[in-house]
Amino acid sequence: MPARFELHGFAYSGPTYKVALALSLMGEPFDYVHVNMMQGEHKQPSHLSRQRYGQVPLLLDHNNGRHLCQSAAILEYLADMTGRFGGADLDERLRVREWMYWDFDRLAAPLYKARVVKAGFRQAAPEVVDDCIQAARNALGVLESHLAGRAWLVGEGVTVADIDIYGVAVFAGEAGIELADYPQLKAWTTRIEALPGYKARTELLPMASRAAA
Ligand SMILES: N[C@@H](CCC(=O)N[C@@H](CS)C(=O)NCC(=O)O)C(=O)O
Repeated sequence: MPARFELHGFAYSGPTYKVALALSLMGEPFDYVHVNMMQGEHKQPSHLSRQRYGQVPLLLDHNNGRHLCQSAAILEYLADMTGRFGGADLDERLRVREWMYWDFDRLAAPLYKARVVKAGFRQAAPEVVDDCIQAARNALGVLESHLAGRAWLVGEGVTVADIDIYGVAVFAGEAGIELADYPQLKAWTTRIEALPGYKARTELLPMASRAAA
């Protein structure tokens, strides 16, 4: 029997990992569909009919036929559906949302770009990569200050803001940034990695489709 959730993604994709990690931490099994981005499957009509941006991830909820795009929006949806990691009250939910908007503006865009160039998936002039690394460092500095004296980004418990931003910060090394330079941030990643259901990207995202266990 198919799982409730079906995640379409690409093994190397940070945004796909955010969603897979959220599902895993929420204890929600999911069927995984490998989208072969090397062959342009994300631009084919069958994908575009459910993912208007021509990107991964795409999440299907078979309980109600919804298909969802944009990892941050998907995380909020999953928090609503499972009642987990959404924040304790409206004020926390608002803070969670702020962090996730900030993430894609200030952290994810430059850090992911430096990472894909260093991995050889894309090309960019060295000065462009340097600019990305500097912008990502600035954003990591914001997180480092915020995490001083607190365990989680919002409130007293883990939220989808932590999951969202972990799904970027964990790739700092691949972008050429040493996370050990940010001790508060490093300690926070260790806390996330100790949560029940935590799994690394390589465990959650194979290079082939996989049914839920
Ligand atoms: N803001 C989007 C970004 C998704 C994204 O950039 N996905 C990449 C793979 S990691 C992609 O599909 N790139 C192909 C493209 O944009 O054409 C999210 O968080 O879901």
